[in-house]
Amino acid sequence: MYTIFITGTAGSGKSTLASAFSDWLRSQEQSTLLVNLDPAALEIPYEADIDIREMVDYERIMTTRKLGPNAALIATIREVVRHIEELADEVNSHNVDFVIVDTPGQLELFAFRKEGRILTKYIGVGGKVMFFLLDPMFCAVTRNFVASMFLASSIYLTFQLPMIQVLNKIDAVPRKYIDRIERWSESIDSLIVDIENSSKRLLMHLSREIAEAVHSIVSSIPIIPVSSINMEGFQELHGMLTRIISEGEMELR
Ligand SMILES: Nc1nc2c(ncn2[C@@H]2O[C@H](COP(=O)(O)OP(=O)(O)O)[C@@H](O)[C@H]2O)c(=O)[nH]1
Ligand SMILES: [Mg+2]
Repeated sequence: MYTIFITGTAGSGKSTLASAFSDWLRSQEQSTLLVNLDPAALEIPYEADIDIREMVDYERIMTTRKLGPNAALIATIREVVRHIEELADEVNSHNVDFVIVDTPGQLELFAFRKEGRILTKYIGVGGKVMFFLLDPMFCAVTRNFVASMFLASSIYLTFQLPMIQVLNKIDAVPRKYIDRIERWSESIDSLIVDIENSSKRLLMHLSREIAEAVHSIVSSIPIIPVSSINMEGFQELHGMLTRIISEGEMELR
């Protein structure tokens, strides 16, 4: 049993990927368990096998405790973590090939609070991999690419799990965006040339310094372009996943 945690900024396509990749894996004779960890999701594009909305009631926490939407989200995820053993037992008792965990819409709720680390620690037995979603519309601009690298590296350092950057929604952007993002992630020199040509002076200095600081971390994390709409790239994503998992197992030996 392997567990995939899908992270990314709000709207990057986590829930859609969870659904589509699970369908794809099932079409390849792999069994999956879909877990929704987003307490505030109104609609999700799949039928969750385990759904934390059945454990906690975000709306109720908001009204009974008189909290705003963000404070209520934090309170809700804390409540989930209070029942972590129950949740983990429920997930871990299933014997499936892949557990796919869809994380809260707001990245910071999961990535920058201790609750996220507790959840990734307890949920799943066996190999764990984190997917970090990149939106190519956003990342094709130099300073956004730098911001995204910064985010990816901080998530990598926070969770310390093997990670794949999934460049999602490739059906929705011109191919040259994808090529550009791949070129930047492979070569810091090419990124710096483009930063210098495109940014205002102050921004350029900042972007360059951040890029230089994080590029070596992020360039070691594979990037796989995919589309959750037409499933392009899923074969490659699965290939990378199995490679990372088997490398992890080699290390344990
Ligand atoms: N064209 C296209 N749209 C996508 C893709 N993946 C997600 N979307 C759209 O992006 C929006 C946000 O997706 P969602 O999965 O809800 O994002 P989440 O907040 O990260 O869970 C939705 O309108 C999706 O239909 C994709 O691969 N291609
Ligand atoms: Mg979602």
